[in-house]
Amino acid sequence: MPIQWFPGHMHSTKKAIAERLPEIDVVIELLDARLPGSSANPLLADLTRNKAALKVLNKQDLADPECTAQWLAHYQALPGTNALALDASVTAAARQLIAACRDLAPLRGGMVKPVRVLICGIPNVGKSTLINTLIGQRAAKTGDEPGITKVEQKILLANDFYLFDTPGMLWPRIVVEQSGYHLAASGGIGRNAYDEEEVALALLASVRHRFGERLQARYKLDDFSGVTDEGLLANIGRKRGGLLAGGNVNLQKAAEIAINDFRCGAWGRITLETPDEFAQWWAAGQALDAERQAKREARSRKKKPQREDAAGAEGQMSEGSA
Ligand SMILES: Nc1nc2c(ncn2[C@@H]2O[C@H](COP(=O)(O)OP(=O)(O)OP(=O)(O)O)[C@@H](O)[C@H]2O)c(=O)[nH]1
Ligand SMILES: [Mg+2]
Repeated sequence: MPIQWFPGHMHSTKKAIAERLPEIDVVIELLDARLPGSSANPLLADLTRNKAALKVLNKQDLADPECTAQWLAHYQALPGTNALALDASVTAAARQLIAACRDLAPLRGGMVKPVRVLICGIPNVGKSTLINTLIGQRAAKTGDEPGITKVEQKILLANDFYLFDTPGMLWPRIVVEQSGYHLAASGGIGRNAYDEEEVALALLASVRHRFGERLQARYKLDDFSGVTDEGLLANIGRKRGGLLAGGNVNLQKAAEIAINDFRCGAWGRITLETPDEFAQWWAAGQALDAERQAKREARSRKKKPQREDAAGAEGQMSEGSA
């Protein structure tokens, strides 16, 4: 079963976004450039379907440039969608966004009809950092863990330009297994909702084929092409995570090191998924989910007649006893 994380405040966020949308001109969805497919929220796509939309691939400084170019081309080919990549802490790049938003809302502008922009995306993707860069001061609280922003915040960028910062939101059911792992590895999922060893193994599986030489260089590993993912994590542990009493590798420690190294860019610029790969995972996840749903419905159809029999028997008894 894929990793799931949809704590209570995300229900409130969903409601707050739905209520705010009628007065919004442009929706900026921040994606994580290291996992653009997995960080795109299908729930937000549903909520914001009729709005002018800008996809921003943030943290591009941590992502593989070639993969980022592929993802940008992928989004730009979608109807009515504009996309750009940036590093939320770089002012010049962030400021391109203001011009892009004004272009998307040509009938707005001026004090009477200010441009109203909503910034949304998964937890920890950099929404508040981007807002702070845009206004040139720390107006929104930021931090390297998911769930920093708790309530919507309205920020005045100029007299005729408002931004709304929103708390990070995932979706109630993550049906693509790889997406759950990628979201957890990148820091978008609360620490208590996943197992670090499991996530590190999935992360190594995603990275080893395209960026294997980076792992080799970082941990001074021998050729590991014939080694399993578990063996690879154990090798990292042997080099870096220390040994437990008795000589066994501390896999928990090794997993934490691997995840932290990925998050801070110690493996270099890495992207975990390409548009083609993600399209395949998405189709497989949807098919599996439809199968599960069909099984659930079949089970409840089987149960239903029994309940009706029981209700009938109860009815007869009460009739008899009356
Ligand atoms: N390397 C890098 N780090 C970034 C970038 N943007 C944001 N960060 C870091 O990512 C972390 C999360 O940033 P926030 O701005 O708090 O993220 P958020 O989307 O507002 O998170 P929530 O409020 O929890 O939903 C912080 O440690 C930021 O410094 C970026 O473009 N590149
Ligand atoms: Mg925030």
